[in-house]
Amino acid sequence: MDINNTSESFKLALNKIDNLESLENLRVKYLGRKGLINSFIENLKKASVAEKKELGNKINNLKKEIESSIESKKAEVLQENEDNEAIDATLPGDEYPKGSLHPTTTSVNELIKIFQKIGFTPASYPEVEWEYFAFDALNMPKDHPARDDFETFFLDSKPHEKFGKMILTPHTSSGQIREMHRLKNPPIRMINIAKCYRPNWDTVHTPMFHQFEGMCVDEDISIVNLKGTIDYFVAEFFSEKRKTRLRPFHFQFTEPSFEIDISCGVCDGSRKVAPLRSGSSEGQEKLESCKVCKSGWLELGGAGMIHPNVLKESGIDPDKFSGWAFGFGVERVYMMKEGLNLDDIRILYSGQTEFLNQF
Ligand code: FA5
Repeated sequence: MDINNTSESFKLALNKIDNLESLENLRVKYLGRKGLINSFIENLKKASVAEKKELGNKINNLKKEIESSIESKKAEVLQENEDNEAIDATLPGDEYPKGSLHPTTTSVNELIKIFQKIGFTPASYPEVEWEYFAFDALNMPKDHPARDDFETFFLDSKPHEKFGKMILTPHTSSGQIREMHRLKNPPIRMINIAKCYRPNWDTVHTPMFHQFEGMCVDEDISIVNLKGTIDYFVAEFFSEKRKTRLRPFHFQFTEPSFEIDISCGVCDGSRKVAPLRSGSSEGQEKLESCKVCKSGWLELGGAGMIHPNVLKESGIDPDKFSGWAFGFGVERVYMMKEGLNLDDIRILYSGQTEFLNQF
């Protein structure tokens, strides 16, 4: 093509264009590597020195003109596409997936309400703690073997002069110390719900879990108050049907100490259940052992009367005041709700939306 006709022929072609695809083809034809402009530049080599300057300018101007026309046309085509996009206002809108509260969050909210009703103050003490609050002040001096029960994640940070190493909170009992320091004087009724960390991973343990710690300190507080509070909690959170029992145990920060058990919600504490599919007629079926509890009882968690050393360390006179505390796992008590049949705690944190969408 003659360079003098190029501008004219380009304009004619450009006028016919109404979509981006043909515009791109036109661009390649004129500006592409093997396009017309490059062929003119190639031919420039054959021109005389005198011709070169004039021809070079012509090619340059032509190139600029084509580039800018293509840009303008592109904007024009895009605008037209946008204007032509039909909007049907009667069509239903896009549906976005709806989230829901995680079962742990729902349980935490429920626990707070239950304990607030009987005058307990909600607290949430730190996820990162000093050794002093998690162990020393709880009557577990350095090198005491009782610390081993709270297998702990230590942080790689500079130890505190008085409070020792930094750790990921292994249990909410450190909240007892912090609350007694905060309030100084009884009566104290606290429900501390917080994240805890221990290096465990199996069907009933996760490395991150939640505990709720109840504590009551006042004059004349006894085990009777502890049992009454636990029975109230069980009736509210589970049902009136479920029974509780205290089983002697050892914790370094309570004396006496107990594990608290709740009757199994699957076999109702009887240890026997009807088989899922039975051929025999009603009333005559052979009962099977309950696979959830085996003994008729499930462990809620630890509890006991606060050790006098712990009260003293927090500035409370053990001759005048007494108190109890308990610490249960939020996920574990949630799994014990009737009808849930959750057999692996880890599903709660597996991120499986098929599971979570049920809540
Ligand atoms: C304690 O942590 C004591 N601080 C409880 C306590 C408080 C005793 C106040 C006396 C007075 P224990 O290690 O047993 O005790 O844990 C209590 C509960 O936390 C367990 O029963 C269980 O429900 C839950 N738990 C413990 N470790 C895990 C874990 N890795 N994953 C899920 N739940 C856990």
